Amino acid sequence: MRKKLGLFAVAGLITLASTPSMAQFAKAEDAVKYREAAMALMGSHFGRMAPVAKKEAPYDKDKIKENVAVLNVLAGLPWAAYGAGTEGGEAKAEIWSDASGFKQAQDQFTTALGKLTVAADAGDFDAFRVAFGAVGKSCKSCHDSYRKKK
Ligand code: ASC
Repeated sequence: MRKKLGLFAVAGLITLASTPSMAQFAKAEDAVKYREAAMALMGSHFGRMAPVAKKEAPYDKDKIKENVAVLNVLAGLPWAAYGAGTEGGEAKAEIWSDASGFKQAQDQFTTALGKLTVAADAGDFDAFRVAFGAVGKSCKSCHDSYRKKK
C-alpha cells in the first residue's frame, strides 16, 4: 500500500512537472539533456525486459509488473521537453514541422504501453510478449521518423 501511494505521489508530481505551461527549461540545451535522460531511462527499463520476452530469462511476474509501472511514470516525461526553440541533440526538425505526426507517434506509444501494462498486471506471459513487441515497434517507428541516425 505504501509503495502504491508513493507511486501515485510520484505520478502526481510528474503531472505537475510536465505541464507544458510551466517554464521548465532555462535553455534549449537543458531541454535536450532532460529528454535524452528520460529516453535513456525508458530504454533501460524497456530493454531489461527484452531477455524475458525473448525467453532468455525467466518470467518473474512481479518484476515485470514493477518495471512496467516505472516505465509508465517515465513515459510521461519527455514530451514537454520538445517545446518550441528546443531543437538539438538527436531530434529531427520533423518533430516541429510535423507536430501532429509526432503527437500521433506519442499516442501510439502510450496506447501500446497501456496494453503492456494490462498484460503485465494480469501476469499473462504470452500477452506480455505480444504487447512488449508492440511497444518496441512503436519506439522504433517514432525513432525512424523523428530521431537522427547516430
Ligand atoms: C529499446 C530502446 C529502443 C527500443 C527499440 C525497439 O530498448 O532503447 O529504442 O527498444 O530499439 O525496437
